[in-house]
Parts: sequence; structure tokens; C-alpha cells
Amino acid sequence: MPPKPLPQMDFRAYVEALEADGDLVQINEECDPHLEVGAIIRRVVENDEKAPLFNKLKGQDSNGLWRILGAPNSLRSDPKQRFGRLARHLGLPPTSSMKDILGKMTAAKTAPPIPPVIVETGPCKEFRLTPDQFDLTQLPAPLLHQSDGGKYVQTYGMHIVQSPDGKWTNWSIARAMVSDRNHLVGLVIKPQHIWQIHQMWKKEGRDMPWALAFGVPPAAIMAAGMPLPDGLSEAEYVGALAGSALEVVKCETSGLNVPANSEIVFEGTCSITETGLEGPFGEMHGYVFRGDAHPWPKYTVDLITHRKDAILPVSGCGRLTDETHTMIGPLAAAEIGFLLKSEGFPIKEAFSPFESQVTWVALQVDTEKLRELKTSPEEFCRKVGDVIFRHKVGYTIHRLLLVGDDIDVYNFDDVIWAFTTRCRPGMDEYHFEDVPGFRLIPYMSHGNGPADKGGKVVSDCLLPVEYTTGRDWEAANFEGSFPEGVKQRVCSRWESLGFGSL
Ligand SMILES: Cc1cc2nc3c(=O)[nH]c(=O)nc-3n(C[C@H](O)[C@H](O)[C@H](O)COP(=O)(O)O)c2cc1C
Ligand SMILES: [Mn+2]
Repeated sequence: MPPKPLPQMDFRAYVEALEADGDLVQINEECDPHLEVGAIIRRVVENDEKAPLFNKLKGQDSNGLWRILGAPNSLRSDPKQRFGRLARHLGLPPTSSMKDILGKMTAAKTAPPIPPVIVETGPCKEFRLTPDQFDLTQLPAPLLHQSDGGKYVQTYGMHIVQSPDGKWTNWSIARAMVSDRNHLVGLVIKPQHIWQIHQMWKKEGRDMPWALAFGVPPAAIMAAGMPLPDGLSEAEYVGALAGSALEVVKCETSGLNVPANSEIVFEGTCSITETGLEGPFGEMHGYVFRGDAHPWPKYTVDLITHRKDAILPVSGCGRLTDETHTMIGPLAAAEIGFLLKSEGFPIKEAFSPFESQVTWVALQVDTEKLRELKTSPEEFCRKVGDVIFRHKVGYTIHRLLLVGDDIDVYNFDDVIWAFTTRCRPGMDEYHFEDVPGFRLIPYMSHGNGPADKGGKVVSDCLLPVEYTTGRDWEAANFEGSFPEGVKQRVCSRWESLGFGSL
């Protein structure tokens, strides 16, 4: 018997790992992809419930195309395993912290890349449907929110595109909805890599060969949601991340390769001329603007291949906490921290608080090194903002908060305490109006200024002494305001004094 695949390398094994962790609810009663599935996923993610596996969907075909896994990378309710699904995506223990998880993603950037190996065939080739054999409008693609402009079949699959010279193969997540029986429309936003490569094909005057793989190796989907450098082929990075080469198989209609054990693969092209109306969609910031549709490129699906009883992973995004928060913010923060460190900035940790709807990144400054720089708040904040807000890694982030060594950026209580007490409104905020803005944020697309420019700020939550002589205060809390001996005595007497254990 071949060895059992690892959960981080095989989506089906990942689903089994969730089951073994007691983190899966198998739903065998028929559910309706028209809003009912979306409502269940929403209730799940708003309550950190177990991931729902919808085994029977209205509209499923006789080969089981398809089932749905909701909340594939949302949070667990057990505080000790809060990030258990993210950890399982990477083969880490389910008790891993966010710092452990982002540390693993970052470490793989400097490990030697491991290119994928091409195999003859794989599970994704089990069934094959030509355009006369499928109709995307009939398959159980979910309508996730009542005012969505279409059925969002693509919320957690991986787009695979390649530069015309074949040197760069990009894997990324971007949403797409069903347009008609064999077309999708989806976001191809500047400065994303799918947009960059689409521009290259436009110059060539040819439609862009494209594949969309659903239920890919979990380590791969993590990479597909991370703003890794331009020109980097995510497949090689994923090899380094997983410690072994991924297996890929050739597409039948193009020269692209897809993960061999993908649950479902759409093959086709992305048009360089034709667009269709896309949206609105209940988005990551928690809103759907009724009737707000925009033209985006059309994808033609020329072939579907899939496994038996294939599982489509679905992110029912909106208000906290779903994959657009657990992944987009933290993975961007990891890249922001990495970039700043590699440019010599004294930054120790970076994280995007969920409470900011992942529009902020808090940066923990090594203030001892900061003092060695003999810089000023203005000079330092401007430099940080110039590096990050003018780079793709900072595209989705509108506020950077610089905090001192006493602040744990993974703890929002710490971050909001520093922000509200150390950053003087006006004077300690450095605005950037000439940088690319993230149009999905409501105050951008439906606000007072241009949708895709400016609206960014560096909030300096360092007090001036942290730049010069160092911290001259103590926190007025149990930890910071009492000698060790007093604290120990209080703790040892706590229960005998009549309090409950802490
Ligand atoms: C669940 C989920 C949905 C996402 N949807 C989109 C999207 O619709 N459009 C987009 O541009 N990025 C989206 N992203 C973010 C991108 O995947 C992320 O910015 C990534 O870095 C893009 O890949 P690239 O760096 O290769 O361009 C999504 C991420 C996740 C985790
Ligand atoms: Mn990329």
C-alpha cells in the first residue's frame, strides 16, 4: 500500500484530519446551495463552529459533483486550538500559535525551493467533462449572500497562470462567479500577480491559458493567499514549505500543470478582451452593496476534471471570522514584516488584528535598535510607510501601527491600548494620499475620495522617549506595577483569600 498522504499535501487527507480532530460536521441531509449552504457556513464562522461538510447538495450530479466543505480555514472555538485549521494546513500541531504558523510560512522563503514533479496521472483525472457534458448554472455553485450578483463557485480554489515566456507560474486565490453555462467572471485586480500576468498576455495579443484547481494541497492554498514576491513560482515555495516536491499533472487543453490530487479542475482561458459583470459579493470587510456590479475578465471553461465525490471548499466570507481574515491579513503581515527586516528596519513582529477587519498591521519595533538609528519619529514613520504602502505586500493594509517591545502584536488588547494612549491624533499620524489604495474597503469604494488611491496612515504608537532614551514608565497593571515578591505572595494566597483559581 502507498503511504497515507499527509493532510498538508492532500485536501482529502486534510478533511479526514479535521474529522479525527473532532472539527468536522458531516451533513448528510440534502442542503440547498441557494442560500441555505451560505447561511450555515455564516453561522459556523460567526461562532467558530466545526467545519461543515455538505455531502448531499441539491443539484449534485451522479458522480457526486460536488460536495462542499465550508469554513475550510476558519477558527476553532477551543482557545488552545484557535488556529488548529491553519496549523493542519501546514502540518503543524493544532495547538500552534499564529506566530508559529507565520514563522513557518516565512522560514520557507529562505529555504531552497523544491520544484514540483510531473506525474502521468492523478486523482483529479478520474472524471472528465467536456462543455457539452456540464452546465455551470446547474451544478451546485452556492449563492452565498442574498444580494450577491451570482453564484460564487470560486472562493477557495487556486488560479494557475503562467507568463508567456513560461518562466513564472503563479498560484493565487481570487474570487469568481458563474457567468453562464461555461463561463466565469472574476476579479483580476492591479497589482495582483494574476493581473500582472494577464497584462503580459494582453501585450502578446492572446487569451491567457488558465486553470482553476479546487481542493488543492492545503500548504499550496496557504501560499496562494500570501503576497509572495513577483516572479516567484508558488509551487517551488510550497515544496520548500512542505519539505518535499508537490505532484502535478498536465492539463489536457494547455501546457499548465495542476496538483495531481486536486478535487476539481477547471481548464480554459481568461479573455484579454471580453468582460462580464461581476458582483456584488458579501466581501471580507463585511458588506455587500446592493447592485454594485463591475466589468471584469471572462473565463471560459473548456474542460472539467474531478475526483469521485469531489469536495469544493467554500469560504462564506463577510464579518469575522473566515478565511479572508485568518489568511489575507496575517499572510500579508508576515510579508510586510519580512520586507521591513530585509531592508534593515528594526522590526521584530508583524500581525494584522482581526478586530481591524484586517485593515491594520501592527509592527513591533525593537526600540533598542531604533535608538541606535538616531532617527526622528517623522523620518522613521515616513520611511516605513514609503516602503510598505508603495509595495504590493502593503496593498490591502491601510493603517500601520508602530508599537514598542512591551506590546504583543498578536494580542489586540495590547495593540489597542498602545494606539489609544500613545498615538496622539493628528501629530503622531503620517498620512499617505499618493499611494495605491485597496478599493474593497467601504470607505474607499463608497467613501469620499478616490476608490483606489490614498487613505493610508502610519500611526506612531511609540512615545518620543522610545526613540531617544528608552521607556520611562511602568504599566499600571498587576504584571508591571508590583515587585516579584508581592506578586508571588498574592498568587500563592489567592484561593485561600476566597478567590477562584486563575
Ligand atoms: C479566501 C480568500 C479570498 C481571496 N479573494 C481575493 C480576491 O477576490 N481578489 C484578490 O485580488 N485577492 C483575493 N485574495 C487575496 C489574494 O489571494 C492574495 O492577495 C495573494 O497574495 C494573491 O496572490 P499573488 O500574490 O500571487 O498575486 C483572497 C485570499 C483569500 C485567502
Ligand atoms: Mn504570486
